[in-house]
Amino acid sequence: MTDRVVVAGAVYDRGRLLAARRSAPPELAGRWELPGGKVEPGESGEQALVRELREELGVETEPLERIPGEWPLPRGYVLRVWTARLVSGVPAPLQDHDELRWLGPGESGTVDWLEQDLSAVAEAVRRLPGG
Ligand code: 523
Repeated sequence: MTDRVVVAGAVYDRGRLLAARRSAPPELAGRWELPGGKVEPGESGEQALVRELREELGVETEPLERIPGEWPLPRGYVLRVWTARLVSGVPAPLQDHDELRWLGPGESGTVDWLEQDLSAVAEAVRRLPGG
């Protein structure tokens, strides 16, 4: 069976965590997530993450550490999350998102996260430098 894996990045820059608001599909639009997407055949999780963040946000990133655990998604997919460092570029909502926000220490509760992202967000915040 092929793995059905969605990867997402807890992207850090200068002590802040990047949150992205989905614009589609309708049932997820308006909710906030750690950006990412589906792993394609032949890709590692880290490769898929770098590609998705480049396509969706126009930035280059470096995956740092996998956040332990995986979270169930619809249709047999699972969500896996890595912390990632912003290497270059300024994130822009090029695909799938209509707003981006950098959340500083203490601000992670200010957006309406998808339930399945909440544990990884909490762990990412604990790993934030100074968090
Ligand atoms: N999630 C999710 N959290 C999260 C991501 C990146 C994705 O719950 N941080 C869910 C939302 C969708 C599924 O994972 O149910 C696929 O995510 P999506 O649509 O971002 O993946 P893409 O962009 O690879 O999907 P296609 O447009 O279908 O190729």
